[in-house]
Formats: sequence, structure tokens, C-alpha cells
Amino acid sequence: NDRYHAGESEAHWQAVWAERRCFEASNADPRPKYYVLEMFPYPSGRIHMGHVRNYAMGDAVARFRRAKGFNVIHPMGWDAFGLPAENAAMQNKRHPAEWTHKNIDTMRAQLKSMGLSIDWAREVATCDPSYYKQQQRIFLAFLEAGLAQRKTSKVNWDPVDNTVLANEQVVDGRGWRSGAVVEQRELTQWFLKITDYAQELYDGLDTLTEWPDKVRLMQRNWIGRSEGLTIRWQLDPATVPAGETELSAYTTRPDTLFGASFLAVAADHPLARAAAAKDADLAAFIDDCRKLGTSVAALETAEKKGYDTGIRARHPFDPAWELPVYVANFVLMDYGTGAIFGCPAHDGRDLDFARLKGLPVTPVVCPPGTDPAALEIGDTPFTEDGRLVNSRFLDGLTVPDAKDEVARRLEAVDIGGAPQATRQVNFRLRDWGISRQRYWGCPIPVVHCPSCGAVPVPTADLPVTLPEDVDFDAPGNMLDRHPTWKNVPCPACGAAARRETDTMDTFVDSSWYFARFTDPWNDAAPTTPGVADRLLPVDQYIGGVEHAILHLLYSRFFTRAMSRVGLLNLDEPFRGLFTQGMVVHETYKGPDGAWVSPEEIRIEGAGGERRAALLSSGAPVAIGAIEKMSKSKRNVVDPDDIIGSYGADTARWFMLSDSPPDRDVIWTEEGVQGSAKFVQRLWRLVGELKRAAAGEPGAATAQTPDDEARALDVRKSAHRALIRVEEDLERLRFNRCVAHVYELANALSASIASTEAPVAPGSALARAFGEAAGFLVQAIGPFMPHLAEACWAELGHATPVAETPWPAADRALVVENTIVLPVQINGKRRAEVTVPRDADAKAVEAAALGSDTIVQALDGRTPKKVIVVPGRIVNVVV
Ligand code: ANZ
Ligand code: ZN
Repeated sequence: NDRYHAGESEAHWQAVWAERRCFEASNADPRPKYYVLEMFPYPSGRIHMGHVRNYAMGDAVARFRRAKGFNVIHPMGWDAFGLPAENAAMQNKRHPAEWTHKNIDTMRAQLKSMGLSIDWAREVATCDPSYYKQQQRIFLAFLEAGLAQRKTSKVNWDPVDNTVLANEQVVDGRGWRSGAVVEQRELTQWFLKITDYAQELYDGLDTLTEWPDKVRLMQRNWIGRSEGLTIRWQLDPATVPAGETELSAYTTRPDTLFGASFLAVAADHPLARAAAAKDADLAAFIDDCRKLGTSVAALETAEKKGYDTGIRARHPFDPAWELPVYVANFVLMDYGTGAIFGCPAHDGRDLDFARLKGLPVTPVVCPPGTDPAALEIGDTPFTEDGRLVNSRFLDGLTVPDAKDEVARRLEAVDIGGAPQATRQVNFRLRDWGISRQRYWGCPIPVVHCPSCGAVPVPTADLPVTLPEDVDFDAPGNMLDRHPTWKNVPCPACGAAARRETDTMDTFVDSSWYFARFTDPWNDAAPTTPGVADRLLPVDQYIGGVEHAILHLLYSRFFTRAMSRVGLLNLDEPFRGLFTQGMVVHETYKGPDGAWVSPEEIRIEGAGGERRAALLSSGAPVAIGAIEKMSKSKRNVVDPDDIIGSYGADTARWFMLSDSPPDRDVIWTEEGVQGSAKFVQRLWRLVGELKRAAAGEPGAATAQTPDDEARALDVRKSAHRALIRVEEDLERLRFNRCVAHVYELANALSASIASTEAPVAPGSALARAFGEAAGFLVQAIGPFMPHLAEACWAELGHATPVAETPWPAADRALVVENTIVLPVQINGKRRAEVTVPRDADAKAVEAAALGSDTIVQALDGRTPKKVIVVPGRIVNVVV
């Protein structure tokens, strides 16, 4: 049969794998484990090409490691709680659970049609009570250990949607969905104490050597560790409100202390409040600042504003020097001490502020090679390194030395029994507020009692499940509106009490799912310590870079916190991390300027002559930029369509073939067709190899020397390709694996084509073709698993490739027997020579001195000495 029918074949082999349970891993398997995980999907409705790429990569790794003899854990689940389900419920009057489960069913079927080697027995959905019951246990364990706490904090409150908004959900001071002006409210919420782990999470990044550097850097910046000094500024008693004597300000630049020209405090700073008590204008100014919102981004972009409190602070090194104290909108209350000293010459915000208020701008750090007298600060502050000037005893010092000198001197000054300054490490990282006023999330297992306070729900009463009879007619939190759900007796005293009606941030759900996968059957605990210890960490995690910060940081925190309460025994959850690029596609615009989808057009011509036209009318279509596939630009290609027309193997192969996996891949129709052709070509090639391997009955059994040489060539190609595919698979360089497979296919096709005489059965050449056929099929197994099975069966094997060990290539066969050595003259590289690998020093020397380039370079001079470092280099001394 000449044609490969992907549709039939794929369905068949998926059924075979399922029946044989090829991909179910046993927790009792004694072999070394390998845990591959792709970030689990949100069940939004259907899978998209980004999923296909992500899972094609993970599956290649899983299948390869399985073939290498590992007990491979390759699970899948659903990040199933979240706002879209509630929005859909409001729109369609359907329960979020129904919407979610329908989507899960659709997407599961789609993933199965991709032929992924997933252990479906481990499937979990975070909205399933059996999952969130265990999450509630974790919460209670955290609560007991002091890792979960109730705190009052300022939040963005949307008065129309009646919910707290994350900072990212506030756009220009308004709620992203309601458009209502957001208010700042003090609200009591549940927090997880991630700040307890700030230093550990920061240090741990150094151990993650198999993570992309850029992700580690993003995490480092997010944690935002800084080393500085907190200085106690003494206030002029004549200028302060009653009871105030000093102001502590945190700085990372104590070296710039002689360039200070003002101090500033946050609007919520106690000193600002005290001053506002006697100053109505200040009180109004503070109110104004509060409207700005709490986000760092809002504060950084807002126009700088400040109000002079009239308070004066004394310079730590010169009590006669008094500086004004402002309330300023760019100082955050919850960072450092909520107060700063400003040095306009060396900080951008301070410079803006100084220009606004007409404050002095004194440079105190001088760039190397600049005359201090000519030092002038215009619109830009000088923030680089240099030496201190205009700074009395600091003059001439480097920045680090000056920082240290200031710290040393102020640490030695005693004010009221404590030093005037203390060295301090600060983190930008804040505790994680997990309360959401939402229905479709994991209930927080706490009951509020008027006399006992917040009481944990007893473990025996878990899970606290969501009520099913809810209406979605009004915005806001349905749990709170529910007539009966929240009314329960206090677990401690039995008095009438009220359930916590907030649910957990969905990032909590995804912070430990990888641990749940190790034993999702355990109903008594979130994890089974012995099992989790053996199967974790995840060896290779693959997903989008959009999760580089929050999801990964929260998971790293959960791993440590769960270990502290005895639920795990591990620091870092993900040993290897890979962030894949996006799937992008051309965009098209019709005559009316509206986006047109790829299915509605035809493309004519090629290269610079490419033109697009509407299929319906023939009207010209403008070919636009290549962009991330998105519904709004209509440049999406549906995986179902591709799998339906070409098969999953074609889609998977193309996804991995064109670009390095961490870069974007451009989806093109021509590319997919190229992959589809290659599928057919491989199928035919394997058939030809099979026939060649069997030989022609009756063909001469004597081998010509030519046949012997060809057999060796065939073997070399096959072994080399296999070794290279293996090496590149280990490094996730899938596009290079694809290239090696093409190369092997080409070499084998050429060999078959140039074999003129019939191949003798059992001859070296016949055997070489047979071996090469097997290698070729096994090499494509991780990428085109269905085709590989079909070919494998065609070659006469009874067990699937999926259960067949990776073949051992013979490295000796592919060792090149020549090597290239650099030749230097007096230490300067001049030429290269190619010599036999086993050439002795004399032969190497002769080859080097015989090289044309070296003869020319020596120009008749006789070398004094020739040093040959075997296998490395030749050095000629003249
Ligand atoms: C004086 C100074 C001079 C500063 C200078 C910078 C440059 P990182 O590195 O991120 O920790 N700062 C301190 N607390 C603040 C707050 N609550 N709100 C806004 N800004 C605050 O940044 C520390 C620097 O940010 C500190 O060093 C302080 O300004 C400012 F040439 O002090 B610096
Ligand atoms: Zn009580």
C-alpha cells in the first residue's frame, strides 16, 4: 500500500496505546523516574495552536525518556476555576460547573486526538471537590503554621462589580470591566506569607541552572532584594506636630547624603497624618493622593505632586543644615519605611520633584574623567559610578566606599540608646493576598464566630463545597448572596456563625498541582510523602514565558511552605524549565479594512510577488504583519481542522520543525503541506528499505567491494543520525532533531536509488538497510508517534515502538578518523591542518610545516622549535 492514511492509522494506534496502558506510570516502578510536565491548560473551550506546540514538545521528551528506560510521569489536568466561567454563566444562564466540564470534555478529546503519551489515570481538575478538599487541608496547615494570616490592607474596590480588583485590573483609575471609578478600601483579607521566604526564593534561583537566565532575572527583579541603610533623621522641634521627634528613611544610596535636598513621606505615613490634623489643605492633598490607586505602575507614571508640611529635618552630619519634609505621591507606604530623602542630582524622580519645587540640585558623584567644577545636571540625573565630590569627608571615595563610610559613622552615633542608622535588606516582594470575592474558586475553610473569631473548619468536615443552587443574575459574590450557605454553627462553641465567603485566588490551585499528580488517588492527604519525595521534582517543565513570574514564584513558595508543614520534602519544584515561543501567523485585511481569516483567501505567486485575494469575490486582500494568533485579528488556525485534514503527526512535526523551540514559529499553509509530504515520503521510504533489507531471492550472494562500502555508509548515516537526535532531544533542540531526520531520510533514499544490482538476502547491505529502517522509525517516534507505529508494524514488529527501548548506536562507527588542529606561529593562530586521528607527533609536525599557509608565513625562516600538543594544537616557534 503506497499511501499512508493518517486518519485511520492515528485512531488505531491511539486505541492500541490506551488498551495496552502504555503511558500509565506505576508509583511502585523501581526504575529511575523522569517527570515531564507541560503547564496545564485553562479549560476555556477549545485547544489552540499554542497548546499544540507546548504539548508536542512535552510529548517528544516523554516518549524519548520512556524509550531510554525511565519510569516517565507525564500527567495532565485542568486549571478549572476562574472568572471566565462565571462570566459565561452570567451570559448564558448556565452553571459555571457545567460550562467548565463541557469544555474539559472537548479539550480532552482534542488532546487525545493529538496522540499524546499522557497518563490519563492521573488527571485532575482543580474545580473537583476531591482536589480542592486537599487544597483546603494545605490552607489549614498553613494557618496553623502561621503561613496564612488575616490582615487589613488597602485594596482597589470596584463599587459596581462589588469586588476587589488586582492592580492590573485597574485601568486609568477605573475598573477594567465596569468602568467605574475604583475606590481604595481597607479590607480584611487572607494572605499567604511568601515574604517569609523572600531570601530563600532569591537564593534558590542560583541553584536553578536548567532555567532560562531571563526567567531567573525576572524573578530576581520581582523579589527585588536591595541592601541599604535606614537613617533616623532628627526633626526640628519647633516645626513638628506634638509627639514627633524623628523620621526614619530607607536609602540604597547613603553615599549621596550630602546631595540631599528634601525628605518626603507617603500620604499614609503617620507623620503626614499628624501634620494634616492641623492643616486642612494637607488633609485635602492626602485625600487626592489616595485616589491614585495602590499600584507601583500608577505611582511611577503619575505626575509628581508634593506638599510641604512645614516640618524641617536636620542633616545627620550637620544639625544646622535643615531640609524640608514633604508629603509626596511617589513615595509608597509599604516599602522601606514609607519615607525617603531625595537626592535630585542622582535620581530621576527626585530630580523631577526638585525642578517642580525649585529645590537645590547638588551633584555629589562625579563621572570618571570629568572636572568636578564643570559638573552640571540638566534634565537627566547621573546614576552611574564615579567618585564623591561636594561631600566633605567623603570626597574622593568610590561609591561603595562612601556608602560604607556613611553607614560606619552613623552606626556609631547613639540616639536614645539606639544607633542613628542600621544596615537593612529590603524586598519588593509583598505577601500574597489570596481572597477573592468570587463564587467559582476554592472556598476558604474558615468560619467567623462573633465570640471565637476566625475558626478553622475541622478536617473531618472537609471539603467545604460550593453550593450548587446559585443564581448568576447579579454581579458580585454569589456565595455572599446565597440565602443559607454561609450560616453555620461555630465549630468551636456552636453559636451561630458565618462561613468565610471569599474564595482563593486561582493561582493557589496551580501552585501545587504538580505535587498532586504524584498521587492523585490519596483522599487522606494532599500528597503521599514517600511517593512525592521519589517522583519530584519535575525534571522538565514546559510552558509559556507569560508565567515566568507569578505562577513559578508561587509554586516555588508552595513547595517550601508545604515542606515546612510536612507535606513535601523539597526546595525547588522544577529542576528544568523551558519556555516555548509563540505560534504566529500572517494577518490579512479585506477591501473594507476588516480582518480576514486564512480560510477566506487564496494566495498566488511567491516571494515578492505573493498576492492574496478573497475566495468569494476575488477582491484583493492586503497581506499584513505576522503576529501572534489571536481571535481579534482572525489569524488563528484551528488545530482540529489541521488534524482533520493532515493528521496529528503532520501538525506536530511542523510545529517542531521550523524554528528553535524557544522562538516564535510562523504557521504557514506551505509549511504544513511540506510536513504532510514528508509523512508520505517516510512511509514509502520505510517500505523500500524493508524490501531492500529482505533482498531479492536469487540475487548473487557475492558482495562487491562497492556494496561493502555502501553498507558501511548506510550504517554510518543511521548511527550518526540516531546519536544526534538523542543529543538534541536531551537539550530540547527539536528543530535540530527534525533536521537530522531529514538528513538521514535523504541519505537512505540516495543509497536505495544508487543500488543498481539486486541486494542479496542476508548481505551486509541488506542488513544495513534493515538496521537503518529501524533506526529511522525509532528516531521519528517521539515526534510522529502514529506514523512510527505504523512503520514499525510494517517492519514486522509485534510490540509497539512506544514500548520499545531506544536503540544503542555504535559511537565507534561515527568517530571521524581525521581531526583538525590549529597551527600557531609564536602563539598567533595562522592555519589549520587536517591529520589522521591517530597520527603521531612527527607526522603532525610534518603536516603543519608542509601547510601552504605556514610555508608562506615562515617566509624562509627555520623554526627554532615545534611543539605538538596531541589532539589539541601545534605551536611553531621562530
Ligand atoms: C536616597 C537616594 C539617592 C535614593 C539616590 C536613590 C538614589 P530599591 O533599590 O528599589 O530598594 N525609596 C525608598 N523607600 C521608598 C518608598 N517607600 N517609596 C518610594 N521610593 C522609596 O530603591 C531604594 C531607593 O528608593 C531608596 O534610595 C530611596 O531613594 C527610594 F541618588 O534614597 B534612595
Ligand atoms: Zn465560636
